[in-house]
Amino acid sequence: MASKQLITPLRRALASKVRTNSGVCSQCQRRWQSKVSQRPGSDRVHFPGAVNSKFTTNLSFARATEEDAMPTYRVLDQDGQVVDKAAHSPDISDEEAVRLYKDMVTVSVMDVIMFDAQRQGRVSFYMVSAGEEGIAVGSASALSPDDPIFAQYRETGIFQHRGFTMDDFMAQLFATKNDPGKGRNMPVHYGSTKYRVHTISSPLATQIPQASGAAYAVKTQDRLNPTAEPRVVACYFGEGAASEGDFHAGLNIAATRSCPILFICRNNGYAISTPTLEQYRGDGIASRGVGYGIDTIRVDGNDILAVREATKRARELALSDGGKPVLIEAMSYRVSHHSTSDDSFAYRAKVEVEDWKRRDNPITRLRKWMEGKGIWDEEKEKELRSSARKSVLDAYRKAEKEKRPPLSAMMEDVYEELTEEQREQTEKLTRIIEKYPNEYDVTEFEGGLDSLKSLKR
Ligand SMILES: Cc1ncc(C[n+]2csc(CCOP(=O)(O)OP(=O)(O)O)c2C)c(N)n1
Repeated sequence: MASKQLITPLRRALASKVRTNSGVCSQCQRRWQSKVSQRPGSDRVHFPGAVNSKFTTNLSFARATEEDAMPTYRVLDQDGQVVDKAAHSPDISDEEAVRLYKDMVTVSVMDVIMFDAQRQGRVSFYMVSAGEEGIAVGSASALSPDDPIFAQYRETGIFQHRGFTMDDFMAQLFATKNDPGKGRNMPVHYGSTKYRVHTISSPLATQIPQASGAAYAVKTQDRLNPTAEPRVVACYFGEGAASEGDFHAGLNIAATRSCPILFICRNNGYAISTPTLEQYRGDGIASRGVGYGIDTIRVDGNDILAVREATKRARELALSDGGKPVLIEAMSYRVSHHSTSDDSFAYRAKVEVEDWKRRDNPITRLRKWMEGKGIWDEEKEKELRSSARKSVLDAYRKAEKEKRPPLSAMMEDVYEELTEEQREQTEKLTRIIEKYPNEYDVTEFEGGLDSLKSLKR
């Protein structure tokens, strides 16, 4: 039924492209005729592959200079003051502002605890989003809960904002039997069908063309269902990931197929040890959006209200004109080491990091604004931090005691039925575990060895 519904508009679209005797559809023929012929005396280029460009006799090359840098949109300054009071006051209720603040603080409290947990050997790996909480939480707050999301790995705030509980986080981090991914992924590679966030995958930028494809599907589905709220797809990535070929393929297909998608780039200055200076020579990632004909904005990532407003507007744009992509480049600084496997002081000065920590931060900036409005104070701050800490630690202790996913999960969900090779591997594994019980204690796995034996062979 679903595939039939999808095929019908495609047929209609194809049928509307009336074929001419030459085999070229009438729409394409009109485009060629209007662009390819150079009108005599014209002062503009009319080639099929160029836009409305003026001829010039000035021999000069376009150059990415400092003066040309795209401006950075902000609502609050570093002291939490509204920059342009005459223009507008931030479009957010007190309750919503407090909610965003709590989300950011909760993520940062969890980050500190889990980073240490890795150092103590309790989890195998961790990545924090220190300094970038505002980008994830602010943008997520401007999306509809039904908008599908494709994330990289430093956007924990999205999950927090969408409703992930501490138990959900810990199930994935400790790979317990409650992890929907059945412990198959590295820690922080969360995913949730319930909250419409596709599972994070390690190979950089693979999510970008996937997200463009999803946006095309969303557009087609929403057309078939005009009474439903239209959706956009949100796709997050770092500036380092934007050096991958997938970034270019993903943006171009979204632009040419008019897909309703928000590309949200976190430009935090580093891709592990590679600083942006060595990553690219252009004007950040924003200049590339313009190159692909995509509406683009650069925003101050330390200003959660600016991120939220820019995302809200971007979402409206993405749903206009039948759908289109929009690129947001959110500027920030990666305060943390890249991951628990990295020591960033091997390639950057400690003083640089300390300076950023002191100078600006999305959490302190929003806090100052809320204090200025009289909706936040020291007492509330203390209460929030202690309750966040308690909820992380409670869930952490619970998850540590949970069973791990059954051993059988290793073999399931790969093919519809076990293959010959999988059957052999299951038998071998069972034999080895039975032979060396002291070497392989499988009691911590749900169902122990029985789960392997129960696999249909
Ligand atoms: C295709 C691919 N190449 C290399 C890596 C190794 N790698 C993991 S994270 C990373 C840096 C990514 O930097 P960026 O996209 O800027 O995100 P950030 O970590 O700064 O948030 C690299 C090179 C990878 N995971 N996938």
